[in-house]
Amino acid sequence: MFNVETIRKDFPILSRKVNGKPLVYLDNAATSQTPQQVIDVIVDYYSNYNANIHRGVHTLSQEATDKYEQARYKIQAHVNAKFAHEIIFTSGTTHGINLVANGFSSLLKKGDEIIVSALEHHSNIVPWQMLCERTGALLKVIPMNQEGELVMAEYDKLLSKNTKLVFVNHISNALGTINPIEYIIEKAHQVGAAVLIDGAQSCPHIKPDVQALDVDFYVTSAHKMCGPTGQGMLYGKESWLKKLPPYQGGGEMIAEVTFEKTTYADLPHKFEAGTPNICGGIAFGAAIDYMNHIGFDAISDYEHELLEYATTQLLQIEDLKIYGTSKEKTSVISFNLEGIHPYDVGTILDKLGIAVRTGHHCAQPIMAFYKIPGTVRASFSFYNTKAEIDVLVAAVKKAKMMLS
Ligand code: C6P
Repeated sequence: MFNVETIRKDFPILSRKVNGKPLVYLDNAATSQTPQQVIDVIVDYYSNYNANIHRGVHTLSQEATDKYEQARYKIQAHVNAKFAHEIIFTSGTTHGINLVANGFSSLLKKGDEIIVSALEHHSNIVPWQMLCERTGALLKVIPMNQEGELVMAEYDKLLSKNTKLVFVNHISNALGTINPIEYIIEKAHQVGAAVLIDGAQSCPHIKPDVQALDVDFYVTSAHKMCGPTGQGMLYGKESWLKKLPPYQGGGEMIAEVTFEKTTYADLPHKFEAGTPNICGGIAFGAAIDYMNHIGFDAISDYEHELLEYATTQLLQIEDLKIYGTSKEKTSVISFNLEGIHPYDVGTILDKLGIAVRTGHHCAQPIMAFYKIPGTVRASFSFYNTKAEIDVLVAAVKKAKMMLS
C-alpha cells in the first residue's frame, strides 16, 4: 500500500529546515531527492569495494565489476531492452544525446532533414543544430499550441523521404506535457527515419518499454529518479549502435591498439571510453530497485492526485496564470503572477523554505512562444504531500501581497 508518510522517512533531506522553516522540496523536475536505500549503496561502495572495473584480477575489482554489470541488467529489465549491451552508461541525458548526434555526423548529408519539437530542452536542440552545421542537414520544428501540446497535423506535414531523424522529449520539463510518442515513432518509421526519445522527465513517472515503443534511442538521467548526479543511460537498438562510430576514444573502448590501427571493443564498451562513474552506475541500479519497489502505477496515480489538487488550489489565486494545460501532463506546474517577475516570487518562496525553479528552465523557445521571460515551476514527486501544496499556495499568496 502506498503510504506517503512512510515513504518520506526514506529521505533524510526532507526533515531539514531551510531559512528556519521545514523544507518543502518542489524542484523535482530539476533533480529528485535520494532515499537512504540509495545513499547506503553509495556508502557501501566507497567503504567496502571501491576499485576500477573490467581491469583487475583482484577481488575488489571483480566485486565492483559484478555490481556495475548487475546494474546494467537492472536497467535492461526496467526499460525492457532486448539485450544488456544495448544499455550504454552515460553521465546523463545530455551526454546520451550528444553521443547519438555525434554518431550521425558521418551518416547524414546535405539536404537531409532532422525534426525536433517546440517543447524541447536545450539539450535536445543544440546538439542537433551542431549536427546540422557539420553535415548541411536541415532542422525542422513541430509547432506547439497555447495549451502546450504539439500539433500533430503539422508533424505529419513535416515528414518526408528526406527526414532521417526525429527527436522529441517524452515529457516537457517546462510544462509537464506528455507527448504522443507512440504516434511520433510510428509515423517517423513510416518514412524510414530513426527516433530518439528524451526520457529525462518521463523516467521518474513512467516505466518505458523500449521494445513495445519500437524506439531507436532512449536517453535518461539517474538524478531525476532518486539516483545520483553524473549518471545516466542511453538505450540504442543493437543495429543502430553497431552502425554508429564511437563517441570518444580511450581505454575500455578498444579491442586492440597499435600505432597503425585501432579496432574497437564490442557493445556496450565501444561507447564507454575511460573509467566510468562506477558508484553512480551501481547507485542508478539501486534507485531503479527503489522506485520499482514503490511501483510506477502507484507513483503516477498519487502524483496525478497532487497535480489536480495543486492546480485547483493555485488557480484560486487571482491573476495567477498556469502555462501548459494539456490534458496529458505530469506533476509539473509552471505559473506566473501577473506583473511580477518569477525570480522575485521564487526568492520569497525560498525564504519560506520552499524550493521551486524559476526562469526559462533551459527551454527558451517555449518562453519565447508565450512571450514571457520565464515562469515559477513547482514540480511534485511521490514523496510530496497535499499539506506541502497548502504551504506553497499560502506562500504564493504572501508573495503576491508583498510584490504587488
Ligand atoms: N532538466 C530541469 O530543471 P541532464 O542535465 O543531462 O541530466 O538532463 C538534461 C535534460 C534533458 N532533457 C530534459 C527534458 C530535461 O528536463 C533535462 C534536465 C532539468 O528541467 C535541469 S536543466
